[in-house]
Amino acid sequence: MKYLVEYIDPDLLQRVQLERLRQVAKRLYDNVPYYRGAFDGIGVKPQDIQSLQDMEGLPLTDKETLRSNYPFGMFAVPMKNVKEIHASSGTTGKPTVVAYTDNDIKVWSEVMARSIYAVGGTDDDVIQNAYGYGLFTGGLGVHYGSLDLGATVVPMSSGGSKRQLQLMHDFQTTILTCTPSYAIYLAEIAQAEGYDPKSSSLRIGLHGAEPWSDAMRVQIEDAWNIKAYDIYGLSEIIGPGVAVECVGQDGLHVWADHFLPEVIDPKTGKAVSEGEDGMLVFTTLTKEATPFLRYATKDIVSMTTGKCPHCGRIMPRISRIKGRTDDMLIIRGINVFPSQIESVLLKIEETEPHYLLVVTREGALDKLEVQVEVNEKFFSDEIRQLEALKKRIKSEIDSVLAISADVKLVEPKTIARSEGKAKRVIDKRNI
Ligand code: DLL
Repeated sequence: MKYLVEYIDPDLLQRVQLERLRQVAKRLYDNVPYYRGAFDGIGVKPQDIQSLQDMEGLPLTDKETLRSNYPFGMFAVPMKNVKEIHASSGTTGKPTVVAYTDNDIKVWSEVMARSIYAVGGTDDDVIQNAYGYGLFTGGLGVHYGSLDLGATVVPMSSGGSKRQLQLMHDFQTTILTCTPSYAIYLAEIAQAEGYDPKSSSLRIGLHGAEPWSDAMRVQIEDAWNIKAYDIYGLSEIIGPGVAVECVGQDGLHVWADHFLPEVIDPKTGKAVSEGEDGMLVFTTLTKEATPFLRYATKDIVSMTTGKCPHCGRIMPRISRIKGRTDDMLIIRGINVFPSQIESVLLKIEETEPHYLLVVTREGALDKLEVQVEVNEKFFSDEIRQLEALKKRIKSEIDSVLAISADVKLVEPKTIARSEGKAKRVIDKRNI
């Protein structure tokens, strides 16, 4: 029990949350014109917040709020106190900018250290950090947490796969931190180089930053002979280290003494009941440089409270991210999450977990093409067998999602690999 706060009486946690909420609301009212306007607009003052439920009346903040206050309009402290800035790549508009004070970096280091510890990491571990270093929060967040835990960190950043494997071997790495798709890709490269990933020194993988599934977990765990855990976070809230699985691999614990979670119906804005799917919303309780009230993540999860039967922590658990309210594809009126198609593909033995969904529109009709790699062994088979496989995938997708897709089997290793977040969807429709 290294981090005692994770095991305290839930009533005490709520008292801490309320106290912190009132403080952050006041700081925002006093220092960020956007929030002062938002409070005044609904005739509420921060001191009117008397319970955690009172939050529900406050408006949501989202990426658009950050973009329209670009670059520093959401900062709640003078620039002199800002020690680090991160930003999104800005491929879909102006980048979103987030900032950290000294204390924010301390909190980030601690929640990341807690995350690594929760999956079994200790100060004896050698952590090979293959999340990208730079404006992306993955690299530095994991780095700070590794230092705080007292582990040894190897700051590889993403890419350079052969070098990753060489140093993993030479340095006897025990924990690999990278996106789940990169963990699979690295295992593939290892095999191609004649090196059996099962015989590596790795014991734990800590994967996140993009959606993945339990089926992908099995693939990673089998390929490397390790335990693979899900870690969640987003730059706007702090970066990686907002939530993480414990050894039970049964939901991700949210570090709710720093990040207050809500799950709401994205249409009505009302809280959904425990265990029901909805949009995850966070309020940062301790962030100083860029605190946010009710930040709409667009990530869809369900949440459970109560003591964890696996590890005894009282921190609420969210499910794996089931999709996003905004990457949901609507194809001929049917809601499709890429992760659902992924689950179908992963159950088909003859294919590899590399796929691309291409959506087009012909006349008024949406078309979905699923490109998927066939594994080496099967690809050399007769055309007849490949045709049968195509049909089987098509009918599986149809039976699970009630959607008719064109399936295109492609040669092994032809779908572009990514060293960071994998790109799984190309939507060519202009809607
Ligand atoms: O991806 C932070 C991070 C780095 C998390 C390393 C975990 C590990 P952003 O670039 O701001 O931050 O992207 C945040 O990525 O809203 C989710 O949609 C998605 N995401 C992050 N973690 C997971 C996960 C980092 N474990 C956005 N499963 C979030 C599914 C995830 N999606």
